[in-house]
Amino acid sequence: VDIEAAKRAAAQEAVKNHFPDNPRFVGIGSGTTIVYVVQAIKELGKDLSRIGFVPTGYQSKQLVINAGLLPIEFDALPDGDMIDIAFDGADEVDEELNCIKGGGACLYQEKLVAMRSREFVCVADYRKLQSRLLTKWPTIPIEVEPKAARQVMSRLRVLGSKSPAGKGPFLREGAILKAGPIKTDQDFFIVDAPFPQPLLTSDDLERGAVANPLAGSWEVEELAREIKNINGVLAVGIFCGPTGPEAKAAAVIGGQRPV
Ligand code: DER
Repeated sequence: VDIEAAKRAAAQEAVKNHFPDNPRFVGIGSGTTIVYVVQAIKELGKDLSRIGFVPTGYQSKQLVINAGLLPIEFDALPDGDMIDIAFDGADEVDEELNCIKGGGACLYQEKLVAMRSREFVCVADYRKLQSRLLTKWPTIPIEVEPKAARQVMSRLRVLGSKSPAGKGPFLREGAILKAGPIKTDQDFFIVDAPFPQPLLTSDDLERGAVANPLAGSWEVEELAREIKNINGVLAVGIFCGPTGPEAKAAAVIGGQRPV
């Protein structure tokens, strides 16, 4: 099945259905799907010259500049002004539109932009939509200050972070592209934290399900809060859905399976 075609379809659907008439600021996320979002914005045939496009890292900024759009850094936004809409990808999305993000290690600036936006549109092809988070995507990306990384990983193990095989959490390594850990656009590390069970939603709890953190079974918002409170953590790759603290409205546009 052509995954690129599904990403393109999701991006075109998201832009067609959500791009505002006269936005002042538009957030542009990171990853590969967002490339199709920028293409779809360009194909709208609108005058884009008066819109500030807020990037979520170096890759996103290059994408905006190479598309001939006007980048405006997040810290250059006028105080109090909101971003009209932000488009971004995700690694996995559940039925409540909670997202795992950070596969591209850009989660910190992505969350800054998402939480400053009136509308957050998550553009995700059919592979990403699962009933619960940590179904197919196995880990939660966490941006961590390097000196604290080992202490953060110890604390994550106490919170039950381990893969079904008992491994983890892991410091994200550069592998063939770089010896040693990768550094984010903030010069921090990424820790990927596996948990042995999919994350429960708040709806699950309302329906009587019981989280059991000691067994590594967490409710999504509670785990996000718990990880964010660990000393040395800058950002957690859990973006909660419309009922949660971050995204005001996240509309997941599932890509069509090409026939
Ligand atoms: O790192 C991120 O959160 C990105 O948005 C990423 O997860 C989406 O990447 P993709 O569009 O290449 O799947």
